[in-house]
Amino acid sequence: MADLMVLCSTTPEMQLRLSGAFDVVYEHDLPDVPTWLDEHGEDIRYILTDGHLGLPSEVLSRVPNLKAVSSYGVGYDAIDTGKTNARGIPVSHTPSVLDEEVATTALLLYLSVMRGFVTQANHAKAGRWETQGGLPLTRSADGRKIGILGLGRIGKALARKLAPFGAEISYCGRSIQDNDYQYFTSLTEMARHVDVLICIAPGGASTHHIVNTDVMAALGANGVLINVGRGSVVDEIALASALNSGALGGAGLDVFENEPYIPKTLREMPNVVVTPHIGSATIETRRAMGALAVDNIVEHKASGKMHTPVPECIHLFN
Ligand code: A2R
Repeated sequence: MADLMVLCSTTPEMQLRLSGAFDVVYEHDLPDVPTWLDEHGEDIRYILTDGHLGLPSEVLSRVPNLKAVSSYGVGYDAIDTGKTNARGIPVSHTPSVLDEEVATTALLLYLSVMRGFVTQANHAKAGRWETQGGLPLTRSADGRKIGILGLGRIGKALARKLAPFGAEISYCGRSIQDNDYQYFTSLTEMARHVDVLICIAPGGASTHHIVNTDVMAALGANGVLINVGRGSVVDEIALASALNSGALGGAGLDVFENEPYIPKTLREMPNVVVTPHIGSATIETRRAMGALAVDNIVEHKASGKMHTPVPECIHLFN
């Protein structure tokens, strides 16, 4: 009788630990999950998923005795915590252990876009330097005004990594913080003030398309947009249009509205660098995330507690 259903991909290390604590059923071994759950859903006590797959309603509605959900990743906008809270089911995620990695991804995108690094590298690798000469000059990544949308755990790690580049940091969020960075309540005002806007905010209704045409126009023709948070934060159609018209100077994107789909226009523009949602994708960091995701459900089974519950469900432990 399986008591844990795993929806996401897992490493052999995770599988070994899971099989020591649970009777595990993996979604990829089932021909049809809803049909299987109609027969066995009452036995499932735990679900392991990730930030992309979330908790589909056709799963949640078929597991009446679910006790807890562990999500692999920091973003959990694909999980309806209103619904899980209503049933008293806590949800955990894997914050903190990926801060440095995602911040490094943001830094790489920033440097790549400013210095045209991918275009330059492709030019050299294709042998075009020899036949066509060099490409036009790029713009310096040093001493820039950089605005961070979402100065949270990852945003702060990024601000620290940008310090050696002489960046003047400002930030926008719902609340002012106790630090020396300049705070903006208005995202458009911050975009007007900075050279580069870097987004590391969560997805969900409150951030949906907050980076819109007005924000891009405020960044301006030399402005650069970087997004490593959630694709839904940026209006992708408005972004393609702003880049096409020259209203925005360039973009570096690791996240997209309908992953793994990336609009063709964004893939083909020379002033846009795209990566396939690799923010935390290193062996070391994914290992740490996997360990924490497993720790959370193992701990819940042992003690009823979780190491890193999402903020919305903390009251369930009081
Ligand atoms: O709004 P504040 O002051 O609570 O700042 C948070 C900000 N944030 C928002 N900013 C503007 N409008 C909103 N509706 C809004 N909601 C949240 O995003 C905070 O500074 C930041 C999130 O920081 P943390 O909760 O520490 O998240 P972490 O670990 O940095 O990850 C950020 C996101 C994840 O949610 C994934 O979507 C992605 O990066 O990997």
